[in-house]
Amino acid sequence: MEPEVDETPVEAIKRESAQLRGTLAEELSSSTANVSHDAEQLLKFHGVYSQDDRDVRRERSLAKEALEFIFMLRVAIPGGRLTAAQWLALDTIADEVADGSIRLTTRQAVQFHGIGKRGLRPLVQALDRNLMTSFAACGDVVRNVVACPDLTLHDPEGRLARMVDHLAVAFRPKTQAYWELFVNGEPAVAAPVVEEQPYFGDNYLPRKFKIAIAHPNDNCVDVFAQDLGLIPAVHPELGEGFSVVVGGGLGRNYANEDTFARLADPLTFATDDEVDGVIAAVLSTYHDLGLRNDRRRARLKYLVADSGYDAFRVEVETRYGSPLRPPLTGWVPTAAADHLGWSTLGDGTLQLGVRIGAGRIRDFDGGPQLRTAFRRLAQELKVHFAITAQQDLVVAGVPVDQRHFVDSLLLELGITAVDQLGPVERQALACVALPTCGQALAEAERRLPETVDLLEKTLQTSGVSGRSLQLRMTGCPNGCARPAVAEVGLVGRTKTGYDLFLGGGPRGDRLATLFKEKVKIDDVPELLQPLLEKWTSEGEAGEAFGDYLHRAGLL
Ligand code: SRM
Ligand code: SF4
Repeated sequence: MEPEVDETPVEAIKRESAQLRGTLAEELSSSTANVSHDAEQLLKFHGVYSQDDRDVRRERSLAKEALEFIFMLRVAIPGGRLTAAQWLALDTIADEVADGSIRLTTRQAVQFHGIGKRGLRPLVQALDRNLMTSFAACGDVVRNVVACPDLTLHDPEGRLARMVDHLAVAFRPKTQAYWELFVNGEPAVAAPVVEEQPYFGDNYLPRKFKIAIAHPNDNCVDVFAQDLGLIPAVHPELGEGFSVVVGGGLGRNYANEDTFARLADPLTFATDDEVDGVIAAVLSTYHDLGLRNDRRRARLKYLVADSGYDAFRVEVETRYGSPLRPPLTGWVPTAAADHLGWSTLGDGTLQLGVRIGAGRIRDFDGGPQLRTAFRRLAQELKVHFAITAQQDLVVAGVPVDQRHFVDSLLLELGITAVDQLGPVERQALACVALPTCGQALAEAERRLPETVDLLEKTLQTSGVSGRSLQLRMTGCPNGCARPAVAEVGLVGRTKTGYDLFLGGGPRGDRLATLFKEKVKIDDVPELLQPLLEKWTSEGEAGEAFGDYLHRAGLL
């Protein structure tokens, strides 16, 4: 089949892949360390990224040696919820086929890094045995469904927890390719055997599509950064349902000035029974009308922005088949909880949110023994877990009489108690960036600790006390740690230069403003100090830094 005029090469690869199979069966079994370019594109749909260790890329190239090929595998974990058995399986995988770490992501998923090609199938099989999957964790499909942990942990069998699990399954592609390629081990057959959803067709979506369910009082999931967000709401006549917002996304690209971060717009109110239909109508609109000739502008937000909100809404309505209700008015997020520390669950047991720096769980040499801690808790207390959208981990179901045991264990294993966390450290996020991310222009995760220290010192010298400051850092403008809605966002631009964004905020309802380009990390204190001093002397009680900067017209 000839590619359509102007479409990107990835479109033809998808369409001709026989439902995401392509040459993967042969390539996964071959003796080479890497896979072909086309296979790389298809692997993403199965949750796998082909990468190389960028720390040794230059020396390998200079020595004319092959790159250090490695793979990253992302496990899609709806709402971030895991049983103790699932956690223990992830812990085993980290040692057996990955680099010894479990990396929690900003979308409540888990990533394994540094996997050899031969490790991929055993890894997926271990996931499958424990009812987990990497399928559709990446690729041009509906990604991991994110949800505020309070919605699911307080009522694990309740309406909202069930909705998270339902959406994760309902909007996953139907192809059996993943099962054949990775789990069953049989060579994949060439012909599609199941009919895909019409909104996936044979070419799937133009790009990724992200769904999150927010708590009505807690925007910890950054619902306005999603392609489609659901906010539980009560309609005056229809009762419980969801406010649906569409068209958010935070990535930008330096090579294309016409790319931008965008917050989602209210679309409609949908009852529980109507949610699937509304999502399907949005997906169908996106599938048919989203750009397929430029992957940098192929996200839903550009379709909404380019066609205009009203025209987009009419299109969705037509596909939905009946009038969409007007969105409910009046919902504004009041805060975003970090879910750290102790609290009591609906069943009387306790939960403890533990801060994980940049989501990296490992036993650090001379530092916190995070993997050991969570392994022991899973083994000894049979707790369950929830990953937060802040890359942290909530240990749930702790019997009340075991609180002291848990506190002592974490202390013994060098894990900082929540009340000892600094005001920047507590909520700072960083993306993975170097050495694995192929798109990174600068460091993020590895420079987070020093950046946090620097900002905490700056808060002190500026006389700010008792207030927190939200820092988010990424190695490039794709924005994986959501710096575009942060109070302080550092976005990698050159090897050591970052664009400094200011003025977002914990509620996630306002985009940050570019304050200065190509700033060195060491220069950030000098830029921030005058603003922080003004904030502490002129800001109102309880006023967040980002809110103050806006009110005072400093951006
Ligand atoms: Fe992301 C691409 C990591 C959340 C926007 N993201 C990548 C890749 C796969 C790099 C690549 O394409 O080669 C990164 C893997 C690096 C590595 O070595 O592990 C990567 N993104 C991450 C994670 C792991 C960041 C983290 O440190 O936690 C997050 C995984 C989420 C998950 O579990 O599914 C992650 N990425 C996000 C978010 C935040 C969110 O969704 O809440 C965003 C901004 C929101 C958005 O989508 O607009 C985000 N990632 C991107 C983009 C820009 C997409 C765009 O169209 O604008 C890319 C680039 C791309 O897709 O080509 C990207
Ligand atoms: Fe990589 Fe850029 Fe995402 Fe960071 S923001 S993980 S550097 S793609």
